Amino acid sequence: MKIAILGGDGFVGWPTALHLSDAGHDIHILDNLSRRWIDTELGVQSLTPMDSIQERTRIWHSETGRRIHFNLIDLARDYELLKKWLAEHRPDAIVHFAEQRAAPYSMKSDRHKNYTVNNNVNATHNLLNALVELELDAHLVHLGTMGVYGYSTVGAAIPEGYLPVGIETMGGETVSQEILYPSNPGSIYHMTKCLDQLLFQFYAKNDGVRITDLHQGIVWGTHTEQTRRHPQLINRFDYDGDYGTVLNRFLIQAAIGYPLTVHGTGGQTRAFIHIQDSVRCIELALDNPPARGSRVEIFNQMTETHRVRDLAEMIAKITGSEIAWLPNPRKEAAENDLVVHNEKFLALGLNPIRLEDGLLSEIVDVAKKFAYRVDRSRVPAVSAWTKDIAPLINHDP
Ligand code: USQ
Repeated sequence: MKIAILGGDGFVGWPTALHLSDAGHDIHILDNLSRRWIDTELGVQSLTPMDSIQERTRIWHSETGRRIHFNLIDLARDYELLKKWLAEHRPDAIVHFAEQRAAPYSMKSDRHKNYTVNNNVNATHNLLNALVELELDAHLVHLGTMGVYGYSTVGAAIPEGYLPVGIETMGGETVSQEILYPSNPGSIYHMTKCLDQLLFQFYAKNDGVRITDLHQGIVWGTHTEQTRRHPQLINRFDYDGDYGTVLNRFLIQAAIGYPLTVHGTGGQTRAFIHIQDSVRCIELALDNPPARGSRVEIFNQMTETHRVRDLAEMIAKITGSEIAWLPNPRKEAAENDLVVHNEKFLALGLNPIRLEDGLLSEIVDVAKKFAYRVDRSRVPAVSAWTKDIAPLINHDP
């Protein structure tokens, strides 16, 4: 297939581009390199040294003989350029990662809220709009989030996108219907993914756009089979308080002797997936497109659930790290349970990588190798969800 990967320079986008190129697809990355600009804004860098996208694709070509094409396009702002590219190239499928993906970054200030909403919602809408205008029947695979559901499950498992409900008719009969699971976002970033869901519902219904929305959990790990092939193909690995995600942060903190930064009691239960499984799921989704005219296909892209304090305790045990119990900068339930259905990917052949000591230690080793690149002052999470939480945040455990 000819596949456009929007946001193909990012943490999941880059390994996905390599994985799909390796599988024989013709890969075209469209990216505005905003993630690199945000690193500059925040004064941080990936733990792993990353080359430019042009250099990465050059190395991939010299290693494999396969080309990955790069196009500098801002989806949210350059609608005409996006439309022109799509009209010229008419890809068979599009993988859409091109959104600002960090919840803490989205909550930093009013400017960051505006940026996240404008960027994410416009990017998604521009893309859908162009597909319809060009009568381009490409399968759109979007990287969504488990965070659209919220986490209070009152003991019931979260279904894959749609919730069966019984509705009482005027005649007193109960009829059943499936509705989109009610959105309950916990940050401005997560809210934009909820808005994306509505855009998808509309365009699938009105124009028959074929859409798969992947509700992904928190990704952990850094290497995939392809990023291991050459030091310059290495993936980015974020540790800072805005972009580092919880398990990867704990592993890097363990490597540099920094106390593990648990928010509150660490009672938050979240869904997780290893980066290798993440790219595999995207491939499975591409191989199984919905029929034209059918409803949006939704998968829960996660393999395990874990409570934050259990992860911290597990890593402390393996590495001897201390745990710092910090005031929570976020407005979120102190404790929650989470049960999630994920049978659809398992039925398509996903064989999940489980969180176990060996893999965790391997990541700590990667982190130790690059520990000299860490700026410890960038480790604390200082983005507060509300103005009254801000003064409570402990900046340095
Ligand atoms: N947490 C800590 N200590 C830390 C960092 C986080 O206790 O040092 C806690 C947070 O308070 C939160 C949980 O860990 O309860 C998860 O935080 P996170 O930063 O790992 O994940 P989140 O903000 O939810 O966002 C990440 C990705 C996002 C993706 C989402 C999937 O950045 O792109 O959509 O995971 S999910 O969480 O399932 O919605």
